[in-house]
Amino acid sequence: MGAFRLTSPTPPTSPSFWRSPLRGPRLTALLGVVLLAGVTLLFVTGLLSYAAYNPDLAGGVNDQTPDKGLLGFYLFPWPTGPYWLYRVTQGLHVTLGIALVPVLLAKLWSVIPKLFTLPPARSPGHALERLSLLLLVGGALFEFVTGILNIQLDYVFPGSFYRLHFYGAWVFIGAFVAHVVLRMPRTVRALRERTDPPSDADETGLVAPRPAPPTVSRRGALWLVGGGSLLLFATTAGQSIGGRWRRTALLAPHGGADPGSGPNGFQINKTAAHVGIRPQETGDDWRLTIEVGGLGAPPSGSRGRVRLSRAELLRMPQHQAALPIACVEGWSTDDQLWSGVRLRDLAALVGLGERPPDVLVESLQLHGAFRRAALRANQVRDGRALLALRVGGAELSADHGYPARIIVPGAPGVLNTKWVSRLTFGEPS
Ligand SMILES: Nc1nc2c(c(=O)[nH]1)N[C@H]1C(S)=C(S)[C@@H](COP(=O)(O)O)O[C@H]1N2
Ligand SMILES: [Mo]
Repeated sequence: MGAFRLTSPTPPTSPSFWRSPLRGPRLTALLGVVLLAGVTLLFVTGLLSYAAYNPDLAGGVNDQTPDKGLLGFYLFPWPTGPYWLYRVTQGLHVTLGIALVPVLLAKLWSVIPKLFTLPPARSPGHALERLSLLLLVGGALFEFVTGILNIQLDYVFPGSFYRLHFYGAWVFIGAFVAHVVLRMPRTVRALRERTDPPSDADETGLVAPRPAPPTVSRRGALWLVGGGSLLLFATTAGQSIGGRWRRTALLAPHGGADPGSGPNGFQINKTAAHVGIRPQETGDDWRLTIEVGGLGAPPSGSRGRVRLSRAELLRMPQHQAALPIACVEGWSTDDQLWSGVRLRDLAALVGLGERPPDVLVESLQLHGAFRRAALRANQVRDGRALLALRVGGAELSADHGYPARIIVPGAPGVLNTKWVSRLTFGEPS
């Protein structure tokens, strides 16, 4: 009978359990500074992404966080120019989020001995600090995981992703700011000193007291992390940059390579079949209804309600606009040449030609969060904002929204409603 003799194993709560000679205040500080810059940019582009949804429009149809209270303090009307605005802000948000994953993991690895230190709290102050670290680490993992799941798994949590990611961001950023303030002096010191202190002089508790022989230099480890980030960046960015770079987007489930050929050969988010659009609804019997909504009576001169067939829409003045579709998932199409009727011309049909107001756009789709969307007056008034009937010189395909879809410059893809059936213009301002 064989016998194991355990020579009283070192528990992870003991500092000598952690033996990597790479750990030390310098490594942690370097990774921390990269994350400070990266997370700041992620937070800002995330806030912009939320503003781009028009969550504050009357009725709140676009907003899944109506109870946000003060957290919406910064909201502003999302502009329509430059026309690639959301493509850039959201492309940055997603690409950066993915590229920072190795840095985040390395940072967590660099401080892991601290997670196990005993006693868990030496004083009420220390307890509070550790609680904030829990929110920091938990918040970071939560934001990265929900964000990446939303991109890769096509809405595993329909509707609620946006809510989780939004509130999670505020919890995380609160803990992040506290952490940055508390650790800044230590970080600056570690970056100034060329070498780490010996473990007995190390006040951070990161330096291994009984280091194992090194298997890779610290510089080598940093190259590994940086290389991993670069690789992720290089295999993601193409989905928003587009053109010939699209082929490099190996990690992109939607924005990557060849989406088919012809004028309608560009990325499709949800197909008509997927959302339950039946061909008989989009045939000759289809009508667009245009109404004036709101509680008050229609303004004088208003015709109140108009119904148009597709042939009638095609007889109205047709306008063209070269615009991309940029999705919250980070991918974007290249600029497509859309043609159709200006939204402001449609507003004029119900007597709102002078200063058209906000509009609620509804589609034939019966279920799902994206079946309708509200556009702001500035979007309706932009001459490039169309009810598109054609793309690239061809009829819209069923999956790109036939018989008619919205296209708005600078806006998130989710506002470009497909299979439109009704426009309800709000009260004139
Ligand atoms: N009715 C309807 N319109 C919709 C959607 C939808 O699910 N239903 N998805 C939106 C989203 S999230 C995006 S990114 C774009 C994608 O348009 P495309 O499939 O033509 O590229 O359509 C938008 N319009
Ligand atoms: Mo989207």
